[in-house]
Amino acid sequence: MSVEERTFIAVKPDAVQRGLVSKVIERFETRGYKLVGIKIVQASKELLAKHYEEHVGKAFYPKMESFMSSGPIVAMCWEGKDVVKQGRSMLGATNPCASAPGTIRGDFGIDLGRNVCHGSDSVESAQREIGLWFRDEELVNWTSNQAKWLYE
Ligand code: IDP
Repeated sequence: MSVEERTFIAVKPDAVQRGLVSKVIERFETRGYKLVGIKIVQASKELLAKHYEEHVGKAFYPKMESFMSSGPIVAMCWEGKDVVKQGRSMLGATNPCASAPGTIRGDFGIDLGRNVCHGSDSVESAQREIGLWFRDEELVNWTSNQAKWLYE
């Protein structure tokens, strides 16, 4: 049982402005995942270019960079079994219009360029992204008393 798995989840500037931070946290918290890091960040262009290295140079990148640096982002690290894959499915499809109701993007978003949240797409990306957004000492190792009621 890999309960040590961690993912990077970010509440994007649109959702921070719209007061949706608690809604995103609530989904992960009530599912049973454990919050091990959280902070509000005004992302620099340098950080965004590293985070979105696969997209730098694409036609949509300048608009996305401007949007992602337009206001604060809430950066989070969540831990638990299969959290990377489960986190992606909780977020929904990249385009909110293609996201099922019940997913975060499907419930709270409409446009691709205002899609509410980010979630790592693989365990390797999660490790890379957590390292970009958090220093080691900003991540807290703690034992949840719920663990025995969540994991058999
Ligand atoms: P993901 O966020 O679901 O992992 P990616 O394909 O990695 O999706 O794209 C990163 C982000 O870039 C998306 O969340 C979306 O906000 C934005 N994006 C992706 N493709 C486009 C596009 O064609 N136009 C505008 N924004 C885009």
